Amino acid sequence: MRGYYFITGAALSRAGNVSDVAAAVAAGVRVVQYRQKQGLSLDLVAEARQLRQLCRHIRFLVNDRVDLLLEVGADGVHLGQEDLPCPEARKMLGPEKIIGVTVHTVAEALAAQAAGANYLGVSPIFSTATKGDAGAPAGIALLAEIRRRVSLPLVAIGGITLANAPAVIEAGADAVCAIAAVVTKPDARAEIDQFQQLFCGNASRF
Ligand code: TZP
Ligand code: MG
Repeated sequence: MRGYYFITGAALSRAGNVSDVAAAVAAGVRVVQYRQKQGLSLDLVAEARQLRQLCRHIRFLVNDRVDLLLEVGADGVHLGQEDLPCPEARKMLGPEKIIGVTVHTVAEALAAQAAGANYLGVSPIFSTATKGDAGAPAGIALLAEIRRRVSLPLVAIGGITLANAPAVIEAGADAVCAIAAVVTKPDARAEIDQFQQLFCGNASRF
């Protein structure tokens, strides 16, 4: 899980989820998360199926929805602190599926690791308008502290740009996610390429 980690952002996207995910796959991204808070389950299943197909050779995760994961055969789920708890999700999904958990503190990081998460999303690193309830910025210092205390792969998210990403990687992030900095741009693929280049020469932790 080293590199740029793509999360869909339909509300901000110029080109739409399908086009953005195709761009991410073409850029060599290894993990895509389908995060879609609005819409009918029926429509989400149809779109997730399309994205699963685009992501057939890479990891395809869904945000929040274990039911959607099961329906489209996704590889895993990403859960927040207010979502289905990790142990419950693990019981439902078994040992093979990937479970990512968002954490905002060292205590949450240690708890998620003990609960069997496969990776952690550390969030929000910087302030962000993309997620209204993201909370106060954790900052790079907290990311570095979590890096010292847990061994799981860390995905940094929230307000990340090409300008600040190098410091985030330096602080110990295995992967970075940036939604607005990619999907609002005229050429999402070109932006992703630049994020990917920040990781050149580093071996994958997965
Ligand atoms: N979770 C924590 S912050 C965030 C999510 C989904 C939004 C990140 O978006 P951006 O545009 O990269 O700040
Ligand atoms: Mg959630």
